[in-house]
Amino acid sequence: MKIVDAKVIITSPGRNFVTLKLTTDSGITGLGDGTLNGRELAVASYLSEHIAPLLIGRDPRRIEDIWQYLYHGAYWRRGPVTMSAISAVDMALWDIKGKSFGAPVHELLGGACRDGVLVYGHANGSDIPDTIAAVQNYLGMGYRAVRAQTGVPGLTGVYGVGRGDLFYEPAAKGWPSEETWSTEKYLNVVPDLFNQLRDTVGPDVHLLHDGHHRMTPNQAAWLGQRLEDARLFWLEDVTPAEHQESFRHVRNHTTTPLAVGEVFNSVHDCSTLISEQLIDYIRTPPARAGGITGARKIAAFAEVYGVKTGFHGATDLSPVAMAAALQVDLTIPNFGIQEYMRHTPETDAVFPHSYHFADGYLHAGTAPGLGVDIDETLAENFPYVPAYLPVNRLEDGTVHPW
Ligand code: EZ4
Ligand code: CO
Repeated sequence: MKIVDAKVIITSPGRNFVTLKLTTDSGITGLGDGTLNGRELAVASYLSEHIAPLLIGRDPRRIEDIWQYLYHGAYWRRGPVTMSAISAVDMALWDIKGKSFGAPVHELLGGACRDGVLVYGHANGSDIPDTIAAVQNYLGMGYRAVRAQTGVPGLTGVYGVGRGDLFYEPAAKGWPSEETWSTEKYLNVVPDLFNQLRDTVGPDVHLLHDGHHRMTPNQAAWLGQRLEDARLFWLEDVTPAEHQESFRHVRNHTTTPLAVGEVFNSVHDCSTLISEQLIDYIRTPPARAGGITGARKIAAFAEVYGVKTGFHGATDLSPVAMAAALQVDLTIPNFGIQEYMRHTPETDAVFPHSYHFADGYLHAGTAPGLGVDIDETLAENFPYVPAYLPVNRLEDGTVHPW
């Protein structure tokens, strides 16, 4: 089998997605997601200018070899643009392999270790009562795990809040907007949110929260302690993710479970976090880690140290990335949870897929390969629209992680 075409499809059915479509001489095609929020065209160009010509004529069955060729062949290692591009190629190759055997990818990865993939949804509200109502709405839909983010008195435009319920999308059209942030004001409200939430929903619901890289290690330790009685499933991204050492301090001061890694793109970004057991969940998904191949390497490393996975699954990852994540989620022993933000109906129409939600779980379905298609004609109706995540400044104007 040979790859005869490599096409990059950019479409924006509500938000931008970069999709790689590989075609083989046998007629089998494969899809991979190369979307990197706010840097979509950089990955598209990396794929079309630097990778596509190298794939033509190559045997798509040699997935590990192609992964190594693209990773080491660039000389420049890692980085989100490179690794998102490699991720797209790797997913498309697994899709082709699955289709060529007439099997869903998880069957080729050793078969399912579980009956369904536990997912969490995103509830948000402008204040605590609104947020509690939003969580209850998710529970009404059958979710067993819900992330809660609330507005902060004195701040407008807080991460995680206020751009729709099921389809929350933080990137906005046009150049980046700016938001004002105060970690002190944020810390005034979050413990109350979770103490009230736990009282309202009872002991059995999994509650999660995302700090989005904004706290110092001391602030994170303080918050983790205040949340212990609410028994969170996890507290995510407490400190800037590039500082692995910060987690030693946080870990030593709280029993609240910790998750990090949606912005990582390699096992080298989390080697200390995992080998010192400083976190409970690693979030780096196939779309960032170099596809199914890369994500499985991180998961296997984490398994050795008792760290579980909790892959990023925001709407800036396309249904192709979600399908790839589910194939891995099903097959690794140390699966923890999968983030699941619902895509818009427009996105679902462009990317018809076999996975589906029921009773708090996602089910991958039995379609061969990844089980996702792209309607290229429909995709053409949604041209690329520049859109960016906001930039944060503290109240005195200092730039701060968003
Ligand atoms: O803000 O994916 O846990 N989920 C998140 C996401 C991120 C977006 C950034 O593009 O933190 O909502
Ligand atoms: Co996050």
